[in-house]
Amino acid sequence: MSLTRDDIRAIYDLPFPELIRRAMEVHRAHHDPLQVQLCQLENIKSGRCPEDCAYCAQSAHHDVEIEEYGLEQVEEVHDAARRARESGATRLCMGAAWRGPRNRKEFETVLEMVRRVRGEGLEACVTLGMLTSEQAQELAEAGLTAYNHNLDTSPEHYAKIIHTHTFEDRLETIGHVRAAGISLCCGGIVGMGETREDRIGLLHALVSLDPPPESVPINRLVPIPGTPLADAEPLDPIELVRCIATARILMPLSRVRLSAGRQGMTRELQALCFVAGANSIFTGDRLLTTPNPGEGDQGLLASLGLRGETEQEAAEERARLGMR
Ligand code: SAM
Ligand code: DTB
Ligand code: SF4
Repeated sequence: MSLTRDDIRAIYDLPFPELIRRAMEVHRAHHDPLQVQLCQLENIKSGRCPEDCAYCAQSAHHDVEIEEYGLEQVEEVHDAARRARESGATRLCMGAAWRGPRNRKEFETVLEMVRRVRGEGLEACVTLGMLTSEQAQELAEAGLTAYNHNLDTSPEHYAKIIHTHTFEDRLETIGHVRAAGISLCCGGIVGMGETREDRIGLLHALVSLDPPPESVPINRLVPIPGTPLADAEPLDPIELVRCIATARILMPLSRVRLSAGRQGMTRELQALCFVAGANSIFTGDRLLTTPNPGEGDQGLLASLGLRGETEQEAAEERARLGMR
């Protein structure tokens, strides 16, 4: 679909009740509005990343105290997959603090992790930084369901946040992922001091990927002491809801994931996000380096009458979207 920024602004700026009504209609037309995908994150390699993303606890450029470790063992990840499955998740998302896979042996370990996770009946997603077309192909052959590579913010704002790679580099990796037939998980962060126009620019870039990403994580900045964005002005919560609703309207078939930042959100705000079309969350008590609600989510979902996506439903969804 070819949409201009003006088209997107016209949706984003709608009177709030009108925006929500439209998002709800689109959500119902394409999804069961009571069903939420549950994804478990696993930080398979932590810290000392050569990139300088201003929001990130894992960049070697910032002075943040986190647990640092090299690539995990296959068995550790396999155990994490079993636990994730037992807790009701249908997808394991594995993140590595890399600029991209460099070491052949480590890359082969990641391929084996992907095979093990799929072997447990879970969807497998990885985020490893920039890929070559060959690496994307190998990940596809290992059975990878999705690759996460966020555009993070508008093309104009990008260079204010990251200096060690460009927005175009991101698009190049996304092209390799698509060419290998892997489904795409691509979204961004809000609350990094960007303007509303930047948020509209990010949504425009996402919907212009053609086809848009099958999964769209919307992260609210988790401000991390020691990073350049530690003191960023908190985002008006209504802006977050507008982003989610606009993403839902623009990308009807996609999963819109209410991603990082839920720990600091009220139940009411999260409820509004689900009403506005969010239908995926990260479960568990940790994201990569920061806390996540964990057990509390069962109560939240139950109080709203929502339920986790089943394995069977995940398989049907993959078939519907032509995913692995
Ligand atoms: N190194 C890989 C990369 O950047 O593609 C993968 C890991 S990176 C942590 C994945 C995404 O997490 C980032 O693109 C960003 O959207 C999100 N993220 C990282 N730190 C965050 C924070 N403090 N608050 C919100 N989102 C964050
Ligand atoms: C995404 O968009 N959000 C996840 C996942 N993809 C890899 C990461 C969130 C990280 C939040 C900050 C932290 O825990 O370090
Ligand atoms: Fe590295 Fe990814 Fe963090 Fe950027 S967001 S510093 S690439 S781990």
